Amino acid sequence: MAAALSDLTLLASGKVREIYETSPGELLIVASDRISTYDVVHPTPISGKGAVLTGLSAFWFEHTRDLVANHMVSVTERVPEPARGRGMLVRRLEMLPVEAVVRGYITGSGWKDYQATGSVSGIELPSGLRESDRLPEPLYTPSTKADVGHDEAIDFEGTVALIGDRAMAERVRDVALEVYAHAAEHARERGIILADTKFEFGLDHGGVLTIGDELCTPDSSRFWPADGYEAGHGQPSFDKQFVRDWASGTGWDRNPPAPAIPDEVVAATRQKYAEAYERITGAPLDDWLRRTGAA
Ligand code: PZK
Repeated sequence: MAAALSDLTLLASGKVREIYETSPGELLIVASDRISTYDVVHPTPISGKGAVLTGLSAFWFEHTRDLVANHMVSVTERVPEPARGRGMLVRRLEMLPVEAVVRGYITGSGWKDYQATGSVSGIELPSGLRESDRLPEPLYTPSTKADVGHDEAIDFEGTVALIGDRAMAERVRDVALEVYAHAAEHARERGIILADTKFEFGLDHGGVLTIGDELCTPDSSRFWPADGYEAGHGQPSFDKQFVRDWASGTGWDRNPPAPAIPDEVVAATRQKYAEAYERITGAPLDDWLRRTGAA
C-alpha cells in the first residue's frame, strides 16, 4: 500500500472527496476536511469533518448490511497513514447511472417542483403542503448523474431506461426507500431529522446490487435539528448553519472564490460535525479516531 496518497492513481475528484485506485478491484475513498456552502468550497478546512463523514458512512454500512450489500472493505487495515480516519477501502463496482434520491420532507428542488406543478418526480402530492413539511410517505425522486452542473430529475420510468433492466430499477427504488426509512427512524430517535438523502448503487463482479459511495452523511443528505423543527419555512442545517449565517453576513455574493472562515466559526462547525457523529453512532468521535489510527 502506498505511504502517500500522491503515489496512488486519482480516479475521480469531487468538491470535497477524492477516489483513488489501489489494488485491482479496490478503490480508496478519502473524505477531505473541505466544506462548501452554496456549492462553493471555502479555503478553510474544518478539521475532523472528513473523519465524521467516513465514520458515519461506516456506521450506516454496518447497520444496513442485512438490507443491502455494500462496498465497504476496510477503514483500518491497508488504509494509508495520511488517510486514516477519513479513508475507506471499497470494492470496485460497475456503478449504475442514476442517483437514488429519497425525500421524507419537502424542501429544496422538491419544494420548487411542488410549488410549480403540484408534483415531484411525476408523483402527484396533496395540495396545501408547506415548505419543510413531512411528506405523507417518503418519495423516491431519482435523478441523472451530471458530469458537471446539477443532476436532472427523472421519474421512475427514466431510471428503467437508464439502467436497462426494469427489475433492477425496482430493486434500486425499493432498497433506497428501505435504507432511508431505517436511517431516518434511527436519526430521529437521536434528535436529527434526515430530511432527504442520495444513494449510489452499483453491481459487484457477480452482478449483485450493492450500495456504494457515502451513506446518509451530512454531505449526501440534509440533516436538520429536530429541536425547533417547524414547517412553513426553510430549516437550519445541523452542520453548516454557522458557516452559512456567517457567510451571509459578510455580503459574499455566493460566487467563487468563497471567503476564508474565521476561527470561532470553524470551531463551532467542527463541534456540530462531532455532535452529529456522536448522536447518530452513540459513541465519541475520539473512539472512531483511535479505532482508525487517526489519533
Ligand atoms: C465511484 N464515484 C463518485 C465518489 C469522488 C467521486 N465502489 C465504487 N466502484 C466504482 N466506482 C465508484 C465506486 C464508489 N463509491 C464513485 N466515482 C467512482 C465519487 C467519491 C469521490 F471524487
